[in-house]
Amino acid sequence: MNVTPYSAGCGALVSGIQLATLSDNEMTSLRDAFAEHGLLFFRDQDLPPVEHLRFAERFGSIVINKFFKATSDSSKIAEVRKEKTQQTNIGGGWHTDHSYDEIPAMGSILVARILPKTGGDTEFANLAAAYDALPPAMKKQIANLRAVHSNEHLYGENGVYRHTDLAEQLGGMDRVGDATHPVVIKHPESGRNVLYVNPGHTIQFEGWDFAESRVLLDELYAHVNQPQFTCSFNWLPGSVTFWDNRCTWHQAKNDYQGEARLMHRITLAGTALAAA
Ligand SMILES: O=C(O)CCC(=O)C(=O)O
Ligand SMILES: [Fe+2]
Repeated sequence: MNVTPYSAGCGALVSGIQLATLSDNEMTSLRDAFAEHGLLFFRDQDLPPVEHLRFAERFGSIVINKFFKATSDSSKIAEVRKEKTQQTNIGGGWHTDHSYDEIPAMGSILVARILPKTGGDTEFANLAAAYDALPPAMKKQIANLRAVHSNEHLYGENGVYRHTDLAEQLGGMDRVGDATHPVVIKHPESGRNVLYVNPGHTIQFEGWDFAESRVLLDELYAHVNQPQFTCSFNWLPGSVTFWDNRCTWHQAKNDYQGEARLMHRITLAGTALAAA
């Protein structure tokens, strides 16, 4: 198994293994690589839904997304689908999956099923590297803050997704909710400090109002969204991505209008997040 950096500060490409037939030793190496990089890319995988599930269950325990449709293969596999005629895509802005849960998801395993001829990349950001590079004064300012993460503005009755052509694919309007987490967490596996706020779900700092929260959040987001912390993955048939939701952001590019794209996602359960 070979693990090579994907870009200077974001992700690693894992080659020389098949996720469907990992030996126990390979599984251990994969866990180590996942803890170190938080974002793994794989090419040329033969991972039909039953093997996608088997790999996910070997790695951890599965949580079901409250809003996405499941595949016909399994209630544990979510469809990330965009039809030819649809304008809006799922996950089109920077976010971290399930940060609105009390116990946020540990990771997500995304498998390409139908791809557009070109475009449809997924972009990622490394929030451990971004934290390390913050100016000391900013680290001090955010050290003891907590932030509120919600999904109501997206999936609630008046949420932005409900007014798009994605709405018919989404359920769970009544399952919206929020949670608060430390702004700087200690990553449960790597022990690294990580900036844990994201543009999709973080709505404010606890005890601050929206407007003052907005100013600081935007400053943090501009810092993260720089080339040295981000990368873009171009999907090919057989590509798989496995990201750690505690230390990454991602967003799906919507640059293939008129073509369909379908991905299968399995989400893995995490643990409560502790402050750094
Ligand atoms: O379709 C993608 O590339 C990613 C969509 C997304 O945000 C997700 O699957 O969590
Ligand atoms: Fe996502």
